[in-house]
Amino acid sequence: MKRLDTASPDFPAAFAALLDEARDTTARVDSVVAGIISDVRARGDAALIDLTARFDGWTPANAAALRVTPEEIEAADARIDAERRAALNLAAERIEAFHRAQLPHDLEMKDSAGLTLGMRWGAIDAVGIYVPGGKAAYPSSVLMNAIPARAAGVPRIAMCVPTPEGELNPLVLAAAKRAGVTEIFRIGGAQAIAAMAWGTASIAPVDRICGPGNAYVAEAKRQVFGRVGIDSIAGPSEVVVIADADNDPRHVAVDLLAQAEHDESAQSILIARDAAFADAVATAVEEELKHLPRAAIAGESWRRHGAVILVRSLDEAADLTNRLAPEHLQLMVAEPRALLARVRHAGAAFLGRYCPEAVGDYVAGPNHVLPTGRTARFASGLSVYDFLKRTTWVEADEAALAVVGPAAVALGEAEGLTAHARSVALRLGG
Ligand code: HSO
Ligand code: ZN
Repeated sequence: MKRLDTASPDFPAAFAALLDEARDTTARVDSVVAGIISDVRARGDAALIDLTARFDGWTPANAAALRVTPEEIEAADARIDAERRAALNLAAERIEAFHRAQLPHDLEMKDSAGLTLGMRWGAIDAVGIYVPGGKAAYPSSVLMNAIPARAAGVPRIAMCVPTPEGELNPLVLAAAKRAGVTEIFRIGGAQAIAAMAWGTASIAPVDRICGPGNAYVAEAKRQVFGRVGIDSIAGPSEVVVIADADNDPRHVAVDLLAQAEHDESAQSILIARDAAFADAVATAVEEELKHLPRAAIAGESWRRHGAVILVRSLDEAADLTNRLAPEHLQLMVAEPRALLARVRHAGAAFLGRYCPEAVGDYVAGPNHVLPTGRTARFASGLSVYDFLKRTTWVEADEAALAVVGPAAVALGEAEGLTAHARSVALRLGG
């Protein structure tokens, strides 16, 4: 873990190094992925069967075996214990309510020229959600990706999930059921992205693909972009915690570790004014690490990428946060709203001493798919807007055209586009 102090003369260089730190160690896999995509395009289901046999360690008997049946979904759901079922239901309801509240209104205005102008929102027809397999298969992420699509009104939501050795995670299926996923395929990797983008005999193509994945999945999303829309390619996750000395250091320590346990490349940063408090948090981190099942991952993240930054004021804390543009921001101070007002760049903020990020990861309602790697400078978390698009419309009658038309004629002529100019001029009797 690095220690930085804004009062120290070498702070600017140390902070610049922290900002530049490369955490994403993703390998270059472009040519392998291009090969997989062209194979799926050329051979469809047959390629999916071969690639699944090669990468996932089980051989689908036929194309129909790639699809998870409604009976399998029901059986998986029935196996879930009552506590987890209730938790999943609560999370799904709360995520749904927040995303429904985001739904925007159409626009219609008649202006002084007499034109009526409008903008209408409409849902995408079909969305594909990728869910990673193995240890990164998070049921909560199924909810976070699919529920906004359903809330937006997307009628078809397909999901692909790899099933190493044919095994399915029942909680992932149960989450998909609650989130309104309409079809589930046991396909992973670049071949899943190719199948959803291009379609095969058994998988109809979708219009937008979202969801996290490994280097192959991320590269495949890049390569199908343009044919379909994609969400942003997520990098390693991060949290900034701004905490005053009135917090229990252990609370702050576990919040930092909650981020660190995601993966070795995750980054947890504490910003504090009180040096003794910051030391107490650092000590508590070491103590907690002794008991954490994922201590190897969390410990490595903390040692390699963790940081404690001492500041002289909360203003300074806000300035540094804006430069870090973190995915997650916890404001554990007496007046978190006042501090939030000074923060311009953060994916999601958690206010107060009783609002750990984990509440937002699971049950608060806002999305946990957020901009990573400082992209919160220009990007936002997943929402219903990712599954909607807009159509603008204009209505003009003769009188309205007479008001604005001459200017269009003038611009058409200026651009040398005579038919443009004439399409207006003829109607105006010119
Ligand atoms: N913190 C992760 C989301 C997550 N946490 C899923 C637990 N499960 C990225 O926002
Ligand atoms: Zn998390």
